[in-house]
Amino acid sequence: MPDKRILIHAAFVLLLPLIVAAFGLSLWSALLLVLIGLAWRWAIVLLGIVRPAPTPQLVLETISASHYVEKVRWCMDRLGLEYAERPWGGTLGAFYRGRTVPRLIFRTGLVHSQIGNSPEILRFLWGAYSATYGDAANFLEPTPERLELERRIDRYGSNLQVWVYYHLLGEPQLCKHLWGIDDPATPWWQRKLIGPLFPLQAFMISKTFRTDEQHYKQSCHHIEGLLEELDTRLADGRVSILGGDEINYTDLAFAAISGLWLQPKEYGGSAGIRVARDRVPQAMRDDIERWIEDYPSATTFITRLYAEERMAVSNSKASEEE
Ligand SMILES: N[C@@H](CCC(=O)N[C@@H](CS)C(=O)NCC(=O)O)C(=O)O
Repeated sequence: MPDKRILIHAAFVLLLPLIVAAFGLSLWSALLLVLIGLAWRWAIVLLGIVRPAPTPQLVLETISASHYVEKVRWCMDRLGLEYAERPWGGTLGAFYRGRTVPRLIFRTGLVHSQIGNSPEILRFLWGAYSATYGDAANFLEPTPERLELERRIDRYGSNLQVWVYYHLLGEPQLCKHLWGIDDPATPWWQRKLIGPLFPLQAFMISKTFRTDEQHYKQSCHHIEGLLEELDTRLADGRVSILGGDEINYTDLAFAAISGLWLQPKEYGGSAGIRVARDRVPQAMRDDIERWIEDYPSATTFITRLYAEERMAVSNSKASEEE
């Protein structure tokens, strides 16, 4: 939960013009209210120093079904980090707060810092934990080859966003389910908003991702290009896409991002939302089944990584205090 003291203060600031208008206050009274608002905000800052809110050290802001979230969540679980997950209703953060998920919030003493964008979060984890976690953090080491592959996997992730919304915007129930309307972990007031806001959100999504036939076909072309290439590489049964005996974060990223369409039963670890294949529209199922058939080595790799790795890794989430 974002700091309640700041939220209440922000509500007061927003209500100020209404208070002034409703009570017909003079200029001096309005000025006094402004000074009260400033003093109140200062008191919140001082209180934060004297008695900081008891927040967890690491918080991962998420939307439950997101494949980019799953990429980071899996790496954090594999590293064995204790963190709290803060799920938001899908699309609300993007269109009303101007931020994407995953977003990592971490506390160092009194300072709270935030990082968005999955690649930057993984670079932070490497920087923060490689020295102390030793070999356990090796899978996060960024090399030029891994960075390049990650960039391409992330682009495949955004092609998949076009694909998913092309198929699902016409399925409001399923879309709202994926945005967390039925998930008790999503804050109650956001679950109440998801339904009424759906038409507006769907409109903004369709414009943002250009979910028309042409862009869908173009996105499928890019998706299939990457699947084809990685399927060829993985056909020799290798452990890691880039070769070698150990998996690294690019393998997890490929599996996590692909988890959006393949939906292995371990998707999300012990968090997140999955949708069974028989619940999705026929045209979407046709794409999924075609990809499974055309890219068997990639499919086996993703399924095996999920089965062998995803639930085995420590998953120690702290509960977030109010
Ligand atoms: N490049 C970003 C992409 C993140 C992204 O597109 N996240 C989506 C979820 S998959 C999002 O934030 N959607 C907005 C929302 O649901 O609030 C990353 O790697 O983290």
